[in-house]
Amino acid sequence: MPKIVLYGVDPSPPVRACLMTLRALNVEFEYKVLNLQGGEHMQPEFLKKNPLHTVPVLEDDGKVLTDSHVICTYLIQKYGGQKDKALYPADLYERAIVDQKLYFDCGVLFTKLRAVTIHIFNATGPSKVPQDKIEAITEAYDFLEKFLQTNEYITGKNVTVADICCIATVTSLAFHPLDSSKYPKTTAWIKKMQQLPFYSPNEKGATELITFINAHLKQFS
Ligand SMILES: N[C@@H](CCC(=O)N[C@@H](CS)C(=O)NCC(=O)O)C(=O)O
Repeated sequence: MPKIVLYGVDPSPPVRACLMTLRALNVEFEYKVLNLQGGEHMQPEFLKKNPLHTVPVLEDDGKVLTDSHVICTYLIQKYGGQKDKALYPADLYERAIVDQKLYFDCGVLFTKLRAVTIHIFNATGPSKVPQDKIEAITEAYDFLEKFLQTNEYITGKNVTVADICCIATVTSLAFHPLDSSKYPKTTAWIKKMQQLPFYSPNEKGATELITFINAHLKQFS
């Protein structure tokens, strides 16, 4: 079995997506927790692995991969058993729809979260989060509710890696709570995801991040 190493921190949604994928695949790995506040991700040794200085980073037998979406799909293709392969379907069209929602996570959901956290985890110090950046999250919830109108999961009737990546980000937006009467499908999807056997690695980190963001919002209110 090749040696798999994941570099990350629990509060990071993309790291949690990788942790859930590894759990779903039942793959053994070493988890190296970085001290981001101490600048460990800015050290030359880490920058050699990822010049973007972001986590997660995966090493598989010494080969380096960055970006959670790339890491998760790679892991499924390389280590997934027959049943796990459905997480990233082989059919070209089905796969394209999964990719589309992975890009949605990266380009829409995570971008909206980052527009908030940039004011918190800022090298020049924390600052007040503009209210419009928080309100903008509503648009992401609107999109999700539309995706889930006729689908049980983000891309259809089966759970895929798109659900894994999106749930990690969506549960990190809970400082701007969803109104379950306005978003019944999204609320049901979140509950369903939370019951899946591989979900548990998301819990602690999401709670830590939300607690941290809420404390920041209170401090600057
Ligand atoms: N698209 C990337 C985003 C990774 C990312 O931005 N990670 C954040 C933590 S959530 C990070 O490492 N930030 C530290 C930095 O930018 O210096 C992914 O999915 O892996």
